[in-house]
Amino acid sequence: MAAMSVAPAARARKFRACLACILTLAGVPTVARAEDGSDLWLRYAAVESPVLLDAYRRTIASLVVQQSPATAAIVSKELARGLKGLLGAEVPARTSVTGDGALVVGTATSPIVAALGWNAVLKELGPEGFVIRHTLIGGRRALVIASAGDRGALYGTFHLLRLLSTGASIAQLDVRERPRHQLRLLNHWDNLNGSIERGYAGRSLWRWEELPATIDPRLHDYGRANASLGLNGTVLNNVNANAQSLTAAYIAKAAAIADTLRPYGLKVYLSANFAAPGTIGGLATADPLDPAVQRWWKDKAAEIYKAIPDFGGFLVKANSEGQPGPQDYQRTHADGANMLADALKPHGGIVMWRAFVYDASVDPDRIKRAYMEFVPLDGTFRDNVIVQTKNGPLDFMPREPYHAVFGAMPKTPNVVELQITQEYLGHSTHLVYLAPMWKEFFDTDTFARGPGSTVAKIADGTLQGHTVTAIAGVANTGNERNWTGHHFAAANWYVFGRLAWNSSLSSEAIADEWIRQTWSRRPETVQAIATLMLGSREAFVNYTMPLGLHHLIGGDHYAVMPENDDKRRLDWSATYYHRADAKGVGFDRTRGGSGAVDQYFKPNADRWNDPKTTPEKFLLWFHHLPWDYRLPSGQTLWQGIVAHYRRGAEQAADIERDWTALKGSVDDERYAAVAARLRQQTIDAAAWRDKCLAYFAQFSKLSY
Ligand code: BDP
Repeated sequence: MAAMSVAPAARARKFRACLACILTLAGVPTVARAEDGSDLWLRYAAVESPVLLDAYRRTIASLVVQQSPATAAIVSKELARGLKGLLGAEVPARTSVTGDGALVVGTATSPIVAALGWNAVLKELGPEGFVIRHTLIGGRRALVIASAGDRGALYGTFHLLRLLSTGASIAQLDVRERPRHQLRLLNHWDNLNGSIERGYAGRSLWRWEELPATIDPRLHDYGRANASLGLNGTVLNNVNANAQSLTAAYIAKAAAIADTLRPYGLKVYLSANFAAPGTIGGLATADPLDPAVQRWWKDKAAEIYKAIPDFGGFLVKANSEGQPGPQDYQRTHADGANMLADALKPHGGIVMWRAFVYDASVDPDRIKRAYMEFVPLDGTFRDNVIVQTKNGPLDFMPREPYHAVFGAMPKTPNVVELQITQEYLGHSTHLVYLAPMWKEFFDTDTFARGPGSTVAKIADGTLQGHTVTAIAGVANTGNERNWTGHHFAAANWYVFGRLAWNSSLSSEAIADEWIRQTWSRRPETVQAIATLMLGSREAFVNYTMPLGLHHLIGGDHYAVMPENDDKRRLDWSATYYHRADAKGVGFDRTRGGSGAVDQYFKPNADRWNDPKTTPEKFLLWFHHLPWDYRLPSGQTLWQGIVAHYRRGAEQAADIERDWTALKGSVDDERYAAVAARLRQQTIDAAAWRDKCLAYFAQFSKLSY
């Protein structure tokens, strides 16, 4: 009777489930279950290889976690979840090592770790660093994750889970890790009304309206994801800051978020609106040298620290794009930053003062302005001020030379600001893996102190001896199920975290580990996905900014619009940048032009002053050249431009085709979501090619 009442569809489901069980038990990988991407890279999919599984199970047969209670709870929960998924069985938790194969997680003060005599190395690696090593405890085999601090033990736990998830051997582990940058932060451009500036994955995760009474459980997953990468701070609100975020009501909301994220090692920061003493404080001025204004900020800082004792500090966008700032009162950026720094200093907070300024009265060339305003201020900032600078001097273009400010302010620590959200890189529609772009930036030699003065060494403080170091990424998260809109956009969140931890990791290595955790461990699948990811940034550059032509976009920064001659501001148009005319195209930034090249150290300045020694990728960034200019390849400039647009459009189509070949190798749900977006990307890339070539041909009068 019972069997007869089962409907055919249900029976088929049951059959498939049984079959999957049998295949899994037999060690045969089954087609992955449908997934919505909400687990990100923390899927903990069952280990397929029987050999590895056996090795993992023998090494991790029991768990002993000895840390302060809040972190211990998170570590234990993550290990339980991760190991259950990976090893297919619960691993029992114990209070001491009772047999071979114990995984011990502890800090320098926990009894087991203290007895190991590892204090010197733990001290050297600091409270966020960790070791993972095999040892004997009471004669029993144990694998130990140890750190001087709770955070380090948490990061070490995620590190081990990553090794297991990627299918690494853990037989000879001797890991010593320590982050290269002290502050590793996400910057959320979230507004208090729930919208996100340049956000393409839904609405704000914070759900301000429900706070502080209701905490969205997703905040815990947000904490886990960031902790898994070693990120340790988050700026909650938009740099175009609403002063309301500093009112008592919003401080209480921020405090609720801070309480939730604290055990995951994340500190909370706020963007501050410089005019707040007037807007919400009732003062007649926000002049940083006015004692009443200084008092107001001191009181405000004290109020915030009462609610959030470990508050990180303020991020400030001042006198930029209409935001208020010290220059409204004829004061300098340093006057403004220092006033806030003094208010935060007694509590241990910092000010991240943004160098994203481009006042048109400073210089006709937009990319020179920030340098001209900030470099003369070097040495005048308090020691708890960090100047936050975007990687490039314009605004998160798909390719820019590094910002000349890096290395030119040796007395001022800097925060490198990268943009994870793809404002100028196809939003959440185009698949663009950003690691190669960020690596190119970190690896550039600035020559600030002679050869070998890479941006990476400036960012990590080693070149100029800075003790405060920081990396910030403008987040691409929102409340969509998969967090970032495009399943592949999550790779950019991942890569940002990994490079913030260690900027010397390679694009290839990070792609490999992300793919194994997120999609599949099958070597052919990993290889195929890695190939399309690794080529995607250059493809995007080819179809949107060949040879350094830049900013050919319209208002939403997505649409192709080389004819854009924005009437509001010249430097928001496209024509200001490409300067196409009958003779040629490109922005002359040589000594005969805007002179921007001389903001760079020699020999970069000299090399980039001459088109013959300028890397082709930056040719039209630094030079206005005739259409018949000869490229090293022998092609004319026009032919080169045409070739890049064509190649870019072809590459986009190739990425789509390569993805199609992966049908069945990854789960259907995510496969289809990615395929739909790639369809659009191919269409858009062709549109970029067609529109730009038709547009520029009007000037070159050449065919294509
Ligand atoms: C630009 C964005 C704008 C931001 C600004 C900034 O278009 O929305 O407010 O940068 O970084 O890229 O302040």
